[in-house]
Amino acid sequence: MFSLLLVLVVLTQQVASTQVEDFVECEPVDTACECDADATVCIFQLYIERVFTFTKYNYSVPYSHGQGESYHINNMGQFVPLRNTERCIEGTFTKQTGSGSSDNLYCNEENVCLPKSKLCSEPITVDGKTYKTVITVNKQLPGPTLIVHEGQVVAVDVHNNLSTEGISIHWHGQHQIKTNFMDGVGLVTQCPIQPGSSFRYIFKAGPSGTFWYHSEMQSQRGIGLFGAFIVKEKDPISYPVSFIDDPAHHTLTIMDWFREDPEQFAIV
Ligand SMILES: [Cu+2]
Repeated sequence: MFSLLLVLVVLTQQVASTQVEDFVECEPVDTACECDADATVCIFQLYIERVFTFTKYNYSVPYSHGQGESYHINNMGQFVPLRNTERCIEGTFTKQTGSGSSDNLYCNEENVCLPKSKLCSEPITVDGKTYKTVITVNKQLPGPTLIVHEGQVVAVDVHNNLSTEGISIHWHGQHQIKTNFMDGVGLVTQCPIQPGSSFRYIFKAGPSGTFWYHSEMQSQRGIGLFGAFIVKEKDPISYPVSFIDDPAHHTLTIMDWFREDPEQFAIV
């Protein structure tokens, strides 16, 4: 009996040790978020919200619609405070790495350190002249580039912080073998993720290549709910020339952009 128990314990440990999870950090300042190549499971958090263009917001997690609005650029190019509530602090602050309480602090060159909730996001401008609400993924438009490796299990927690709209996210180009229900086609393969709720997409990454993720509901991908999705080859390919692999700066995404809200053109 004891030996059987021992075998079971050893087996359980082996199963546990073969699964390596990477909780990928994907902050508003990270335009590309890459999963560790050695991980077997890549876990991402995507926060979906509406924000107004030309407006700075306080960073806060989870981001809620309208909370933390701070400044707005008027048509004279000046920032004007929107409310009398506490405003966020402007400037370049970078995350303090290390252990203990400094984990959540961001510091500037003068060594002034603040929690993320006191900092300002950069205003989103899109075409540089249109004042409207857009949809952001982790405070970004387009959403962050997500990078995984072929064969890894991808788990993406999508948090719908919109006020009234359901969402679903399609992982374009991914074959979803045996996970058709994770294909993200709202009202076809799943119920839309309701406002205020979350849903975990979970599927195996494949094939390799540069793809994108986008909303499959309404016209949301035309106002920001999209981003690049890169699946790196399992075995790196050797090329005859060398090149710089910098997806945070070298990934180009293209969107449909309407100065009006695309919902106005929906056929009813
Ligand atoms: Cu698609």
